[in-house]
Amino acid sequence: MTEYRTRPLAPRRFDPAEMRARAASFLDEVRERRSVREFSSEPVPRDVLVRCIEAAAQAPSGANKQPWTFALVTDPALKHRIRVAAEKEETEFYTRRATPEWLADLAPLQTGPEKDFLDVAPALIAVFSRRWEEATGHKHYYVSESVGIACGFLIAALHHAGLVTLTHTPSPMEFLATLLGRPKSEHAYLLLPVGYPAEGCRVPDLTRRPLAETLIEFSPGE
Ligand code: IYR
Repeated sequence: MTEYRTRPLAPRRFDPAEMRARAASFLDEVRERRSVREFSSEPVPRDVLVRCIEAAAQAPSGANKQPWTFALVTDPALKHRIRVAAEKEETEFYTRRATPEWLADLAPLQTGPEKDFLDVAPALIAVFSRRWEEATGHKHYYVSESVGIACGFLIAALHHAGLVTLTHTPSPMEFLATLLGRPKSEHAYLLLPVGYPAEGCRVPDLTRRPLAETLIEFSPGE
C-alpha cells in the first residue's frame, strides 16, 4: 500500500475573547470593501500584487489540482487591446444581449459599455480556470468552485493590502485567452482591474441583506 506523508497541523487556537475580536475585525475589514470602477493610473508595487496572487493560490481546490492561472498585465498596449475587445462584447451586451430586467438591475450600478478602467487601472489580473491538465488531458474537479474560492481569496488579499478592484466579467470572455495566448484547457474566469481609487472616487450606495435574511440556523433544542 502506498504510504502518503502527513504532517502535524500547526496549532492556531485563540481564546473566545480573542476569536471574537478577530472575527469582528475581519468583518469590519470586508465590510469596507467595495467594487470600484474609477481608478487612479498610479502604479502599484508589483511585489504586492504578486503576494496577493500567491495568497489566492493558497485556496483549497478539488483534489488539490489548483486549476487556475493568474495573468498579471501591466503593459499599457496589452491592456488597451483587452479594453477594445471587452468593449466590443459589452456593447453587444448592453445593446442586444441583456434582457430589460437585467438592465434594470444594473441601473443602480451605472455601468455601461465603456470600460476605460481597463486602460486606466495600472494592473489587470485575468484569472483563467484550467479545465484539464494540458500534459495528460486529465480532467480537473470542481473547477469553477475552486477558482471562485481562489478569486475570493484574491479579492480579500487585495483589499487587505489597501488596493481596490472590480470583478469584471465581460461576457463572453474568449478574447482574453486569445489575447494572452492561453492553451485550449484554459477558460477565462474573471478579469480584475487593480489599483488605487481615483481621487474623489464614488461608489454606489449599496447595502448587504440583513443577517436575519442571510443566515438560517439549526441548533439543538433547548
Ligand atoms: N458585464 C457587464 C454587465 C454587468 C453585469 C453584472 I451581473 C454586474 O453586476 C455588473 C455589470 C459590465 O461589466 O458592465
